[in-house]
Amino acid sequence: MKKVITYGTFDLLHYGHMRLLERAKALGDYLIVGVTSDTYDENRGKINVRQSVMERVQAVRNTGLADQIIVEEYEGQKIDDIRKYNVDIFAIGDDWRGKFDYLSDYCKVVYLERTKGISSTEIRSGQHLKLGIIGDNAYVNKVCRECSYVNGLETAAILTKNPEVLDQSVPENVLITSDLDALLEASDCIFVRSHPSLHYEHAKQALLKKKHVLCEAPAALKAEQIRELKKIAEENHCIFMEGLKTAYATAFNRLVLLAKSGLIGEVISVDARCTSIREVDEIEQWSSLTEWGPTGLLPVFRILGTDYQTVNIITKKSAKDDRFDLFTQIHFVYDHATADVKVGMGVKSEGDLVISGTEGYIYVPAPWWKTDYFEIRHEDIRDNKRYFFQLEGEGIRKELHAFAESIEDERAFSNIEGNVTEAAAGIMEEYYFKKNYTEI
Ligand code: C2G
Repeated sequence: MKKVITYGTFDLLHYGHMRLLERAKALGDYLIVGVTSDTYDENRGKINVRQSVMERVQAVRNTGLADQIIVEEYEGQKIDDIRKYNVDIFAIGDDWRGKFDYLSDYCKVVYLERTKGISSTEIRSGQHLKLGIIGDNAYVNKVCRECSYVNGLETAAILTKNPEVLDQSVPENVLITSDLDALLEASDCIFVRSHPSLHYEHAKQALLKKKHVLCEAPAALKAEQIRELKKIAEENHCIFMEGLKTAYATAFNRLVLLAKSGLIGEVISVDARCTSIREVDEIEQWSSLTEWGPTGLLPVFRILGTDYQTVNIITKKSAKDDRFDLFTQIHFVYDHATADVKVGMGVKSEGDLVISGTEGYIYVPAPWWKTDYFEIRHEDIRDNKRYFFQLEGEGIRKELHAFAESIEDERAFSNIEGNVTEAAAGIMEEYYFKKNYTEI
């Protein structure tokens, strides 16, 4: 019996896939189809897949062409499978020509002509959302770059005071303007990345014009403003999400889940530090607390919740301009735990994250906010474990993808729960109104 194997995502299974499977099957007597797992696709940067692995497996099963279906979970698995299942022929579309020649050490490799004129990408991108970006620094370039990887979302307009910071990442036909109305007119949805003191106003204007909003954290500097924005969004049937790239890093999300699932026992303390020394004129644009606070607060609020007993804010202001904090520490006391967040743009420290529990701790090396790696450490080092998750585009890509998907499905798939957004705005409020506050 001649065994053939082929692999694919088979998202929104279409005629091109069917033809591929038919021809692969015709090469032998028994067809094995490897369907990629969600994590495997995510790790190879394929973030636009719409269906879950279970749905895709079912679709392949429904074709009636597969004699056996397996799930492809890791890089290099093809060699293992070919040996394990005693495969004679590996077949794949010729968009992969040359890429799998190395498998010819194990079996025959056949590239089949890819069917023209049809693809999952085209089926998926039913929606064409025009994204307007508001921002005055080079981060706008990153957003444009990452947007080009997200199906159904394209940068249409940019509102900026500093057009000179824009580079070749900005597509040519994008409207560059200094007029908010012109931006809103040209866009279906808005990424607010302006000065933090303007986030709320920009988000509000956009929502009032019925534009979906992804607003960089802190989305507002008062908790009440967050409630107001949510209300306007609801009334206008718009998506309102807070943006924070770390919240979309797979490694970060996994470590939160592991901490919550008791792997290090009871969590007693969360310590996060985020620092980056910046030039004075940049400091004038972004204070340490608004620049780093929401990131530092994220693991605290996601792991310990927002129901803390007390908070103390200790800050060191710049001697040049006392509107700006060089360093700010936020110390929380919870019923059974404590947390400490230290942020600074005028002080440098180790940018790591430590989550301490009664049976071990999670250690994320600097810069933890861009993390693709962490360790779970125990008293007995033989029990330590390391985790690695590929991170494309610092989390911005996944954040934009979640935004586009939320708009399409008309419900927010945010990785930041509503109460976290509100609690972070509450901390900003305490700082600006000098509540629970000490200057050093
Ligand atoms: N295909 C095709 N014609 C199309 C679209 C896809 O022949 N119009 C083929 C692809 O060449 C591939 C299979 O259908 O052989 C599955 O395609 P995808 O779902 O896009 O999966 P892919 O990313 O190509 O998976 O381990 C995973 C595989 O290496 C590749």
